[in-house]
This record gives sequence, structure tokens and C-alpha cells, in this order.
Amino acid sequence: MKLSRLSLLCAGLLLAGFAHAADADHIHASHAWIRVLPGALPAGAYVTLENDSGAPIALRGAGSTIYADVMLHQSSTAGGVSRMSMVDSLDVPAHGKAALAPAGYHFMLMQPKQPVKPGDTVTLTLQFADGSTLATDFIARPANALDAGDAHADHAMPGMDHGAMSHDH
Ligand SMILES: [Cu+2]
Repeated sequence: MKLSRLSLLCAGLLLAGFAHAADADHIHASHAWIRVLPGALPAGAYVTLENDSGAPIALRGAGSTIYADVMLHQSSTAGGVSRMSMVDSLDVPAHGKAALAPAGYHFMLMQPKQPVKPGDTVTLTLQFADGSTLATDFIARPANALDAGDAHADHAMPGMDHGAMSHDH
């Protein structure tokens, strides 16, 4: 019952996306990467989102031409047991940022139509609550990766303004 409700929601989001097809002008994505796991295990996708507008923008999900199934999840640990739950949306605060990162929010990627291996680039189209979308290239990294790795993946992104931002790498 929960699944069918979600499917309806997804269908609605897709339609909204096609109707508007507007770029998410006020959201900038960086450090986008995918952790590829062996076999049929689902992959996790991580990205940092910055909102340069004066209003919060909610991330609702993502679409992919490679993965048939993409879900927004949150990992948490309680009593030494880690679990994942589905979340409807993640707010990117006004003039702030939100991160999808290991042990926290992530996209769960399932049912790849072709094998994805470390070094590959996979485009996920991020979908926001206002109907806007943002196509973002994610770099596939191995199972033991902890972050996006190479700083070049960040600096190669066009249109990013790093002005006052500090980097720890
Ligand atoms: Cu998950």
C-alpha cells in the first residue's frame, strides 16, 4: 500500500517535471559521486547542494536513464544497528547547503540497465519540489571510497563560483 502511494507520487513528479522542465537555477551541485557495490547490491549516490536563493528548496528525488529505480533514503544508526528509511524530501535551506553523504541522506540506485563501474560517469536528474530539475554528473567510485575523491571532479564543474569557499583538499 505504501509502495503504490509512492508510485503515484513519482508519476506525478515526472509529469510535473515534463510540464515545467525548468532548470533549478538557484541550486548548485558539487562533489557528486556514486559508490558502486559488487554484484546486484544497490549503489549509493551522494552530492552536496547549495541554494543561493532566499527561500528553501526541497529535493524530492532523482531520475536516471541508467538506473530504473532511484529512491531518496536516509541512513541512521541506533543501538549499533544501521538502517535506511525512505524520505519524501530534503530541504536545502535558503542561502545554505544540504549534503547527501555516507551514513546520512543518499540516493539508492537500483536495477542498472547496464553495468556501472568505477570511473564511469552517470547523469542523475535531480528533481525539486517546485518542478525544477538539475542534471548532474556523478562519478562512479569503488566500494571502499568515502567521498568524491579527486578534487578535479569539483573544479571541473562549469558555472561554479568558489569565491569565498574554503577547501580542505
Ligand atoms: Cu538506501
